[in-house]
Amino acid sequence: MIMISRRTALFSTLALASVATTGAWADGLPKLAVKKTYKVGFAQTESNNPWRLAQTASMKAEAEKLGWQLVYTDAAGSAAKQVADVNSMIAQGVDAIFLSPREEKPLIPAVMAAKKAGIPLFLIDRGVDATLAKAGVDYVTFIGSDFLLEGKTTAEWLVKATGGKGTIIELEGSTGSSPANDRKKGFDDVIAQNPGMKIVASQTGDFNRDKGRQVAEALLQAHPEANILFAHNDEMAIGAISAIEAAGKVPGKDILIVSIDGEKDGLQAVIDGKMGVTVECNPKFGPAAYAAAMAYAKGDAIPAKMVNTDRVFDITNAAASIADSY
Ligand code: GYE
Repeated sequence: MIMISRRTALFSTLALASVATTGAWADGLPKLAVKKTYKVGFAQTESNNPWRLAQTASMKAEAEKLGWQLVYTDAAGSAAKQVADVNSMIAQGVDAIFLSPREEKPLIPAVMAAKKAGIPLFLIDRGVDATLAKAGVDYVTFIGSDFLLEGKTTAEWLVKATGGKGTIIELEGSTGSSPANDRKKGFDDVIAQNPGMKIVASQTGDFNRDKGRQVAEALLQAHPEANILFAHNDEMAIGAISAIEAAGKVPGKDILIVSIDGEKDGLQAVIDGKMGVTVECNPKFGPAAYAAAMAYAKGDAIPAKMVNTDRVFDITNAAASIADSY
């Protein structure tokens, strides 16, 4: 009884994006036995920012709460190491694998290796190339944010704030990752519909604060006319704020900054007037990920995508939200 009501509560925080696809019984997806406790793997992509640390903490805390054994790996930013990490989990005989794939294509072999080994795999946070691996067929499901929507929401906030005018520098996330691909598309599509707005440069800062600072410095020099900067995550936005200040300009005044994640430093930058908006991307996957595995073990139909509902943080609500941030 307790377990059922708990699961219902967890799932109520997720908007189910599509109709149920396949269950444990169909299409050759490996099954998961109903057990009191599991040994599961979580393959993290890197640990270089507060978002990643919050995600890892959530996966570890929830495993501990459930009394599950967690095999944790950190690929340190290398897709090749992450494939090796998943192979090592397979060799250790985990019951299920939770993978945050660094990039869309290079992690396909890891997804297929788990399937071949008969171990159900759940993608959390980032996706893989949908033409090469399918939810409900090759892996169980994707749990995470709608990155297209995050990019679109950021651009729409910007259009409203500027009246559809501005010259934009874009700092992209890690090349080949699903959040970088989809945030760019969601954002750029809206900007393309506004003739008064132009993206003059778009370059990767690898979701990293210091790389974001360095790339912003170079792009600001090359495009002194830019008055808007869109960063695919808060870490790069914070790096860009340093670059803007070092160039003798005032963030939030000379250059309007918009971003995604909603980490503590991002919310503080909004409160300080240095950043206009940060669209939330929730990193706390533990409860939803393990609840999905338990539901799958029971034979419940699992949707192909389980999409987190994200909020928008600007000056109207940042101060009220910072205490819960990471
Ligand atoms: O925005 C970023 C992190 O994959 C959604 O990766 C995630 C992104 C997040 O490193 O800060």
